[in-house]
Amino acid sequence: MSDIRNIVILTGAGVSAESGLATFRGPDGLWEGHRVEDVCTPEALARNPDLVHAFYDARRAKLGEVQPNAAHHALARLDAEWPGELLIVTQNVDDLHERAGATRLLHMHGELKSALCAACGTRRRWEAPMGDRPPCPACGKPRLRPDIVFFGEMPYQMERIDAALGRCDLFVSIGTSGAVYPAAGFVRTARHYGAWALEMNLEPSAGSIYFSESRMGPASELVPAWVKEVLGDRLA
Ligand code: BV8
Repeated sequence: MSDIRNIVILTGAGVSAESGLATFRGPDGLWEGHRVEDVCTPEALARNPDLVHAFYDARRAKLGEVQPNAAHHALARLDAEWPGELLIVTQNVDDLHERAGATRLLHMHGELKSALCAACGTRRRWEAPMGDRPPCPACGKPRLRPDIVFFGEMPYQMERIDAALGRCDLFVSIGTSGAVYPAAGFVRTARHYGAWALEMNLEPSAGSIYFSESRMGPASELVPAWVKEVLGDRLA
């Protein structure tokens, strides 16, 4: 690991699974009892806003019941101690990475604790439900929506992500099925620019063949061990 300077880490729902948050592609393929197209598209929000708000209100409320796990804490430690560039790009909309202390962090699919006004475009930190159509703090219109990237919408900060992928020597993917793009394509971009690519997941992802190395197992075990390895603290 001595020639590693810049690291990009992609996380998915698997990093929060051991904290008690549901992943997207469980055995029944449903997402907390819903089909993705019924709760995570702009059309769904227009067609059935009550269902979409109820889905996201329930997930936002759940955040108060869960804690970061050892994987989140290990990544926060790496973030604090790594001397080179480091960027955690999370597909997750929970706040567990930041609650563990991560700061060099980017939510490419948005955040449950952020509200976006569909009328005026204002974003605000938000903890309350939206199902009762609260007024936008900026324009007063009852047009708040979850600040979440739905299918068919452009993920956030893609230029920043692409720049980091072009500079990274190590790309690490943790707890994601590699089913959703553009996140699922990041490993190929990183490899194209010469990075080593490590995958840590409970089972092989759809993009396993693109990784230099795959470690299978629970994130709460694999990630702390890997962070110790990359920080070189074999004794700690
Ligand atoms: C876009 C919202 C374009 C937040 C999400 C055909 C081909 C290619 C692409 C497409 C296509 N048709 C449509 C597309 C585009 C589409 C897409 O990729 N569709 C897929 C289904 C084919 N993508 C989009 O629409 C994206 N936008 O392309 O925009 C564009 C261009 C110009 C202008 C405008 C637009 C937007 C995608 C974002 C959608 N929003 N979430 C929320 O509600 O949460 S996606 C959602 O699923 C998550 O955010 C996450 O990104 C994604 C994947 O989930 P994972 O995190 O991987 O979770 P999953 O359950 O799948 O897997 C968990 C893994 O963890 C498993 O492998 C499991 O084994 C492992 N695990 C479990 N427990 C543990 C564990 N690992 C370790 N330890 C454990 N304990």
